[in-house]
Amino acid sequence: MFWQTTRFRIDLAQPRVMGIVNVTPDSFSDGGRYNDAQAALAHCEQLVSAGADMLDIGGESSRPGAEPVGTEEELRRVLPVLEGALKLGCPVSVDTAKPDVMRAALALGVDIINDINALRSPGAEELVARHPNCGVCLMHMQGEPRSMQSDPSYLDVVAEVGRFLAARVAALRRDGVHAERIVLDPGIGFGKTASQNFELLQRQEELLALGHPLLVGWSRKSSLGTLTGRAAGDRLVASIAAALAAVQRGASIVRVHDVAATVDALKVWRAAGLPGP
Ligand code: HH2
Repeated sequence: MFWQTTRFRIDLAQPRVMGIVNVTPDSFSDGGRYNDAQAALAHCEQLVSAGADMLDIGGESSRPGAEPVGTEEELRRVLPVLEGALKLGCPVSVDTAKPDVMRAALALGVDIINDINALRSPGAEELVARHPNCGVCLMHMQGEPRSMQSDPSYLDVVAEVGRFLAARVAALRRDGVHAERIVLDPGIGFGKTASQNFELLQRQEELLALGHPLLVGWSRKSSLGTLTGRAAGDRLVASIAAALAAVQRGASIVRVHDVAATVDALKVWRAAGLPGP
């Protein structure tokens, strides 16, 4: 399978690593570390040299309870970083739910729109559909970041996530978006308990049946803390294990903070000849 993006048609025959760059003061595990453009860009360069296949740059934390950021402020945070990252020779994704930020990022030439809101904000879907070939990641979320963890509830989490993603794909396809541009994400930690997140991992093949590559973001997430009793800064081993388990169950792209360690782990996984995406 391939992921068609603005400048690159990404071959997903082997699992790919998406490096996270949070240009925020308040992200749950690295808030404030790459908060100015220079530090964020240096981090981009470091992730690429560590083996990241693509970069995901975001200017608004979506951690549970996070306060929304205004459009102007989000643009101020991400645009200079996107501009620099676009010169690094790898696909660049913008992590945003705001159509105005998407529009500005696409005007710069960004490759992928990664939207935790699955292009449901007014105007977002049309904007992406009008673009000839940017890639898009559609993620499932129940509720909104401010309140999503207060009482997540499902009859069958995997079936409901699958139905939601299928409906979002159908809407984009009706708008004329080519299937190869669309990647899906179950949205680990977005309105889900730890056991619901692990059920999504156990039954990941049901989401693969939707016929699109899967991107998953387990890196440092609180479900790993629930399982291991470890704080966000101490979840590297658990994050690697989750990434490998997700790849083993067919995920094509893992969204991670710790690129070098994940790349090493995937090298071993590949050398073992295990089946993947
Ligand atoms: N998780 C986060 C943010 N964006 N996008 C996708 N597609 N999938 C995810 O699982 C996902 C995402 C949250 O992680 P992080 O960016 O590290 O934290 P914060 O939102 O606090 O900046």
